[in-house]
Amino acid sequence: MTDGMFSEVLKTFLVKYGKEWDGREKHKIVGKTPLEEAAIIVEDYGLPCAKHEFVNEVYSMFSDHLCKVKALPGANRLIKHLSCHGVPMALASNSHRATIESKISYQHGWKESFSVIVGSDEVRTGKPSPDIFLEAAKRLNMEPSSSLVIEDSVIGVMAGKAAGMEVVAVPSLPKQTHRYTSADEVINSLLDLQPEKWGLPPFQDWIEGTLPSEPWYVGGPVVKGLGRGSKVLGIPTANLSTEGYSDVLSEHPSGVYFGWAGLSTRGVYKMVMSIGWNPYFDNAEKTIEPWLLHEFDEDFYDEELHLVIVGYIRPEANFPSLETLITKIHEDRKVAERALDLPLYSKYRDDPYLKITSSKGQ
Ligand code: ADP
Ligand code: RBF
Ligand code: MG
Repeated sequence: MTDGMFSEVLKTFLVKYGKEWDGREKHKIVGKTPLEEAAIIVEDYGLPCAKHEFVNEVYSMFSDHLCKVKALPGANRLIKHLSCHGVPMALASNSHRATIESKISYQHGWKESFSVIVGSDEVRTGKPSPDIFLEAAKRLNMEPSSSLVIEDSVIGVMAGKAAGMEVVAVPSLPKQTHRYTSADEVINSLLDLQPEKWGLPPFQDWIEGTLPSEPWYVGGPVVKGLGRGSKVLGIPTANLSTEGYSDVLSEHPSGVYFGWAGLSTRGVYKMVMSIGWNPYFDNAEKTIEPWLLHEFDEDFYDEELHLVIVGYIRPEANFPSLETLITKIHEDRKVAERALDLPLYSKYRDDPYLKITSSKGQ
């Protein structure tokens, strides 16, 4: 159980014991079985309860929240794709089977797509032991060596490799790639999975280098960034505050996106942007950096900027040099400029959200 909702429940639970949940504990429990989680937290916080009491209480609180757990970005797309192509799928988790079943019951179409579910209570030892994955392959009637594991936790990657399977890691916490070196590939989000690399049917929803999405919206006054865009890269980015957008941002992985930008007194422009930690600069803060594809003859700090984001281009990446980063951003610009002329994307130019009147914010 590695989602944000679980952290919320833990926080509430610990308050009862006069303790405060320290988000830094998160990496210790990612991928663990419920009893292992309990052992770590009971010990670290010196809680006056037994492990199984912790599990009972926390999981009964948690079950009320399962309906609110959102699928990871790209999960529905991937599951639909694989099940349409008749690829057999198993859900193998260190959670208990009952938790897995009730958790997926709220996700449309998932139950039908997974022909096998294996929880840690159904095998002798949980991940990092390979048991869960071996049992899943056995029930699917598949060879471990021709199975692909998709994992978010380091423990799960170890289990998959120990089972003799290929493993793609999608780390659930940012800036953790270095901990996943035993995976066959580490990707930033499920949007970046290339099934054909693993002998599976390729996605067919990319259009001219872009992945369309339902439009999503962010806006606010243009704030000062780190002063790098124009100075270091020759590419100005009109930064938006991420405050108030944590929900929207957690629904969308960091990466390079594009769409339309409305500036209160000026008009509507094509836009390409990055959201994330800018790996080349290794920023401590996540930033939203839209580059408006238009020459302005002045700055427009504090002006109201509204964005309609209509598609995805690529994950944020690190680059061997500043020039290669700049070249890539100019490539992104071309991809976005061309794509935004397609009817699929150009229609959003007229979205009312872009016509900003005097009112502030959304
Ligand atoms: P900062 O680090 O403060 O964001 P930048 O060097 O990235 O500084 O410059 C961004 C500023 O440049 C924007 O806030 C805006 O006022 C101005 N600007 C001028 N032209 C553009 C453009 N085409 N796209 C984005 N911002 C622009
Ligand atoms: N920064 C990175 O470190 N890696 C990237 O892959 C990356 N891609 C970008 C793509 C676009 C379209 C834009 C506008 C910026 C991108 N940047 C990237 C962000 C750039 O580092 C940032 O705008 C500057 O650091 C200015 O703060
Ligand atoms: Mg900027």
